[in-house]
Amino acid sequence: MRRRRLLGLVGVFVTAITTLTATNYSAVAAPGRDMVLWYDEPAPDTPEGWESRSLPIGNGAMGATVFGGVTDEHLQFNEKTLWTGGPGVPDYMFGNWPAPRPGALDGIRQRIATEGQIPPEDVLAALGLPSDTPRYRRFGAYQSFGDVRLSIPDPGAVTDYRRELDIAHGVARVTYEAGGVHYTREYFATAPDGVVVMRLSADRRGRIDVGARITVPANRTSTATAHRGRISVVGALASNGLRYETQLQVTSDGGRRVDNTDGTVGVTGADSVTLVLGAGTDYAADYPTYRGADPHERVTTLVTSASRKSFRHLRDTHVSDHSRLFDRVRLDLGGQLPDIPTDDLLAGYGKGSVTADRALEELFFAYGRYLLIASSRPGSLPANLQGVWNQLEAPPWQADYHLNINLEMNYWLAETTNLGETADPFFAFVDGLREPGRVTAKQMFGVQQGWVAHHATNIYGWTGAWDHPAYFFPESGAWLSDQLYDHYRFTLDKRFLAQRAYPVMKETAQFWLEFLQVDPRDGRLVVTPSRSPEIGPSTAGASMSQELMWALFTDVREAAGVLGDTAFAATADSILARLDPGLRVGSWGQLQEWKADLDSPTETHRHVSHLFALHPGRQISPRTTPALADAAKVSLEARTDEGTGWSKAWKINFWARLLDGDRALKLLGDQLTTSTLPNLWDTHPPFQIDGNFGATAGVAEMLLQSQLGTIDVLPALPSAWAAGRVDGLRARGDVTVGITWRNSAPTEIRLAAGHAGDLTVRTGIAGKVRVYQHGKVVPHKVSGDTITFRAKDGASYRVVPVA
Ligand code: FUC
Repeated sequence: MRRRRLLGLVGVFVTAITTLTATNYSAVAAPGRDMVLWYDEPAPDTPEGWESRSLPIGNGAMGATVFGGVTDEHLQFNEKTLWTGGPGVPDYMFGNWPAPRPGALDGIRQRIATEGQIPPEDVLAALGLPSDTPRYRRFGAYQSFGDVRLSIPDPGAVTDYRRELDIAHGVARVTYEAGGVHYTREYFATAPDGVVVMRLSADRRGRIDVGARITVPANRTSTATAHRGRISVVGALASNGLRYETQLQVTSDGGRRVDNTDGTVGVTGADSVTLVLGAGTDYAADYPTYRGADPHERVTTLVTSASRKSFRHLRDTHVSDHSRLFDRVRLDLGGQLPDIPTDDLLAGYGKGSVTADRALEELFFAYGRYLLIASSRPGSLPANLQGVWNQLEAPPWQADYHLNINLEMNYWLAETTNLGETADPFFAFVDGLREPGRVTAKQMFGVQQGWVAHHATNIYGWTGAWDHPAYFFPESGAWLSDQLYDHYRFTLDKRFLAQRAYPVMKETAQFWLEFLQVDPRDGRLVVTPSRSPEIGPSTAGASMSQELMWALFTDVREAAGVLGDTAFAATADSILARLDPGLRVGSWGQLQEWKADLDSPTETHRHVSHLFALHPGRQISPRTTPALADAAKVSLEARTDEGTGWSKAWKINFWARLLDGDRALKLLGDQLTTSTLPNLWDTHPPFQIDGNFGATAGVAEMLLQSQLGTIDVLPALPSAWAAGRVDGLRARGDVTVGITWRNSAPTEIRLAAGHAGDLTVRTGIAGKVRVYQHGKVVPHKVSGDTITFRAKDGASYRVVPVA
């Protein structure tokens, strides 16, 4: 391993010299090219090694991380539903109060009306729920399911060790040579078969010896057994009695397999060994019990049926399922991956090799998509703060669902990077918050119709607010609803709108119909109490609250129009006419964060929530509201380019929406150099996956925007990305977009229309263009810097400059 590492470093040096002079560039993308993270050593088997160096695989419901030790292989694994807290904890109340608090909300509102602003602590003292002792006893936390440990006899001196994650195929591998034998291990988590699969093999017969066991954390009962190569560990969490089961089937090709009484299985002298891992609990996403069938039958069926299939069959099915999603988008910025480990590639970013930098940017963009495919598939829960991965009993922020940026950010890339179906668990989860959220809306606010959730939630319908000042965020439902509606805007799927999105949106709007108050200062409708997430005082009409209301009622008005709910469209209209839209330019030229001009030019807080209107909102744009866009820029400059991982990722999106590609790329570079771990996981710190997802979304925003209804091509192209090609991005209006560009301008725009209708495109092409369908010219109209033409359902078009 040492030898390889030294060679790797020499490699960096040589590549740096050669690439400095390599200015030639070919914009033709090779499929799946260079989509591999690799390392020349195992991840240290420590919590720090897990976080920064283990390699993640996942099938949405299950996740695992590969350490790759030669004699001690370790797969830490998870299944999304294994959570402490919730029903089963005797005094669990979904975050609601144990007893009514008459007048609590009115008292707070009156104080805000007379004092203008009050400490957020006072709001939460009146409306929040006292914290648990021990912490999060009732709320609970996402749990590590356990660890698969493989003991392998020491093969002697090892050379050519390589541990890799092939993100194009969704397969991790460990390979090495020892004693003249070449060893290969492969690992993947397959969605079609619902299990994690591992195989150990060698290029000589009879060389695989392995002892397999599963260990689980101490916060649960557990019984481990081994029978006919099947290890089972069964028990229940001490916290809430949630039943869990995991099974590992060990199958050997040749050799001898032994079941041990301590619940382990040993194999000696095999040609290869395949291990199939399944896991589940008796959780069900059903309020109020959140319990379903015992997991035994389901886990047994999954592991048994997968074990009956050949390894090759399992792998081929998985690879085609994974590639079907992954291959939809390709980005080529002219990167060339030097033959160095990914940790060295990351460490060398920005230090000389332009083509290596471009290759890392391409890889990091694709990695966000890989992580979403691995951590969010239909039929399970949405990606949490760590996706589907977690090694601890007490993970950071419970590895929960934070609703004041983090869960939303997890899904920003889903539509734009053509992974719409991965958002299905997110939509189902939001839908599932309505039932508990109705109870909370009544109790806390006396609202009779509608639902509410606050700043964080768990998998057990927690919709109340803790008594911590950050936790009052009843606007979360409006933000979540906006993303449901955006799925409709991208797909034009009316069934989805009618059945999934609109019921959530409408019920959210109903809550706000009752909650909004007339501001005595100017007679406009405002949210009160209202706070900019995690910063400043509690007031009436903080900018983000109002922007979210504008988004909600604008979305509802549009959706009601599409679905023919004319009465509610009129209601939304009348609210919008009276609503304070939350957009003001303050004394130092900034976009105000509050209705009163309270902003400090030296405030550098990581949340920049008042810019919601710019991104992901559509209320501010340099194209439509240049003065407000300038003010947003002033605010953003004041906040600086610093921040946690997700904060930098959001700033990539902001600068992209401000049409400043160079600044967006600068932020992406900052994120890579200061907020990215060697395994390319985003770090807050600690590891938090939103930054990965947000950065990928940001790159998509740099290349294509459509929030204003126009397909805006290369709106924020950095000068360093002067030539390139992207395929498969999605624009609102059910359009799939490909772009080839050179000298910072498109040479071809490819548009595949899913629906018939007019397409308006800001091509970014100077001079005249021609639109073709199958080689035939399609007429178009020019208006300023956009063109419009009529697209047919299912037809593909090319827009090119007229030579
Ligand atoms: C929000 C953020 C923190 C962190 C946490 C999980 O509260 O302010 O930075 O991301 O969520």
